[in-house]
Amino acid sequence: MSNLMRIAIQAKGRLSEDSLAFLKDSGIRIDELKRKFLAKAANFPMEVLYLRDDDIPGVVADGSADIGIVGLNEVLESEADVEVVRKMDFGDCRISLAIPKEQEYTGPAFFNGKKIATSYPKVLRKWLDENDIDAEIRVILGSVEISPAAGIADAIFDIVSSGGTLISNGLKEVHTVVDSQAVLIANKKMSPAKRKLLESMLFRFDAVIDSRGKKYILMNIPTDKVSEAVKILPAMRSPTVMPLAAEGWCSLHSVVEEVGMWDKIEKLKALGAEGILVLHLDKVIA
Ligand code: PRT
Ligand code: ZN
Repeated sequence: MSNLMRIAIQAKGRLSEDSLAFLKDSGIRIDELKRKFLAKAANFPMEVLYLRDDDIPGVVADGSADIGIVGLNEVLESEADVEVVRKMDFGDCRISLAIPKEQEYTGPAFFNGKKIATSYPKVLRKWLDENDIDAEIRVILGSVEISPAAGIADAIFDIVSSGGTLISNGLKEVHTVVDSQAVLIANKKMSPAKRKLLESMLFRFDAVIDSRGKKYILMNIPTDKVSEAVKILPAMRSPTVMPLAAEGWCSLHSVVEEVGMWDKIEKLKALGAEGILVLHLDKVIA
């Protein structure tokens, strides 16, 4: 086996763009124009294998690729023996049970004696067994959501993201079985040299993952308001405060979560903060 780290990512689909963007943000350059089955990184000992997402867990389990980026849903359904190394914070979705919207849901026992259409028979079988439910599984590989209207099944077990597809098919989500997102998986029997390479890659990957959903914020603020402002802005350690040439004013720098950021900005403005800048954060190295 070569000493290049081989990563399998989805060739074409919902995860491909984010997976490539992730490698790029990690400073790994791949010539996307020449997208082939296998592409070598220009500046890192890595090659990228482009596959159907369904094939990724198996290929990583048998060592044909060392690592991969794929939905947790696919990992669970494949039952591939791989290590889930990181959650990637994209590709969020869930695998849920849904039933025709006019029916009353009475809890898991509702599914006793029912026929459920799904592309995730193994995950569903496990849930049914754990909950002691006797239901029939009907494997459907595409357009699972039309099964109830088409009389193929009584309910479905499928990927849900916004929920729009369920609604437009007259269905309602009644129980989430798996919360999924894209995950980084690794072969369990990597050589020590490859392990070491993976560790150095994880250092880069973590800096990208940790910068997600965060912004760098700086502002001018009256010196006597700094301690109040610091309470609004908890940073990795604590915010940076620098005196300004103008007497009685400071410059305050910090990292903020994007969620709830506007609330914080309003509070800071109320304290007298001026010239507030919010900047893109490229990497966070803890
Ligand atoms: O060709 P290949 O086999 O590689 O791709 P694929 O068609 O099997 O998978 P793809 O590209 O559709 O999805 C890849 C992965 O994205 C999935 O395995 C999930 O981990 C993740 N993901 C995130 C989703 C969704 N969100 C999603 N919404 N996968 C599928 N969907 C479907 C869902 O089933 C529904 O039918 O999209 C439809 C719209 O969803 P709503 O709820 O937003 O309406
Ligand atoms: Zn697929």
